[in-house]
Amino acid sequence: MATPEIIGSNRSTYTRVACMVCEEKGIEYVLTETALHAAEIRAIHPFGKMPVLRHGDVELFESKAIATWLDRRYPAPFVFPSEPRLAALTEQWVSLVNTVIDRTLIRTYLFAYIAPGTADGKPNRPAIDAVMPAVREQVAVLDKAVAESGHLVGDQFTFATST
Ligand SMILES: N[C@@H](CCC(=O)N[C@@H](CS)C(=O)NCC(=O)O)C(=O)O
Repeated sequence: MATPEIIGSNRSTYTRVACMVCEEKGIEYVLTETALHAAEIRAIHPFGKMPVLRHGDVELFESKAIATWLDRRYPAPFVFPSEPRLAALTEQWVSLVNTVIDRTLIRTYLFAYIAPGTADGKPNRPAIDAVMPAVREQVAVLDKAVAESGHLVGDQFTFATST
């Protein structure tokens, strides 16, 4: 069987979730490190976002689509539950992270430190201060959700945990 090639970067959260699926399932894979918007990425993702996947004759973009392919293509353990309630809960948390929490915690809070856009290169304090209420609120939501079992969905590792 061809070896999956994940094209992206170890520094990219969305690349790492695709790698985590491979790690959890024991899939042998290759991570090809690229810069943001590299030609290898643009060749597959229409907007140049990482990660993308090459696997034999399959090419995919979007981390959840990549994870779904890998989960179905390879045997257990499965990171997308098949039981209806657990499957829906996995979708629920993945969707919330993709639409809300990633924007707050990564694109705004983290980037205010690692790519602050300030004249002196120091953290963007106004941006950090402005986002802190949302950071606290959203981290509290995640904390509450994992309090009982340590997982977002049931008592098992799922793709929701890796996002
Ligand atoms: N919805 C995409 C998001 C991917 C994404 O935003 N990746 C970031 C790196 S973590 C990126 O490529 N950013 C460059 C950009 O947005 O132009 C996915 O799930 O794969």
